[in-house]
Amino acid sequence: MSIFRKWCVVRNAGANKFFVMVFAILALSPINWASFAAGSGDHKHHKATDIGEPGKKSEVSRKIEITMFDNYFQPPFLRIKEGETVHFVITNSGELVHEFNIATREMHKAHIPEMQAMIEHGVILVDKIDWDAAKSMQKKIGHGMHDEPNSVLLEPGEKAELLWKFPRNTKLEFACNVPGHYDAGMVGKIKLGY
Ligand SMILES: [Cu+2]
Repeated sequence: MSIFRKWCVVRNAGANKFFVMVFAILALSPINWASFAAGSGDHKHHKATDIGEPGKKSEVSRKIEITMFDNYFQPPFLRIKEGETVHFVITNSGELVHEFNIATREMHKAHIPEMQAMIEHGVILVDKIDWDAAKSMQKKIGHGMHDEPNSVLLEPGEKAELLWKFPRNTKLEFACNVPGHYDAGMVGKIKLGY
């Protein structure tokens, strides 16, 4: 069993929109969060980098709203203090499924083929996510649920929250790794400062 519990995703159907609340329930044991790369599979093939860790509500210093469009983020880049815990509220205002993922460029690159596999398994459709297909993909090949703490995957109109504690001195980007989207412009730099 995984050392950290699966995220609980609670969806409340609104008039036209879904509101997705994402909570990370963490184990108390010390965790090498660096072993979490951008994606769903195993990540033995690239070296561990400190990308930060899921944030605690009590340590949040500010809220940042991120809006995802086809194919760009608003705001286009972020300036964050080293060690700061940010409460992200992410909205998909595009017509396509999009991801918000905090990682290094290398991790994003490694995540794209995993997202491609999710398309091939019928998990990511153009404007929908088939979570039943995700479950069977998870059973079959060990990943598919896209339940990493550093990322959310949203259908058009969905909203999610993510608390993230940033590291020091790491080159990070926020990006969408649905194939084609990173190259189309769905990437922004995260400038870590004092
Ligand atoms: Cu995207």
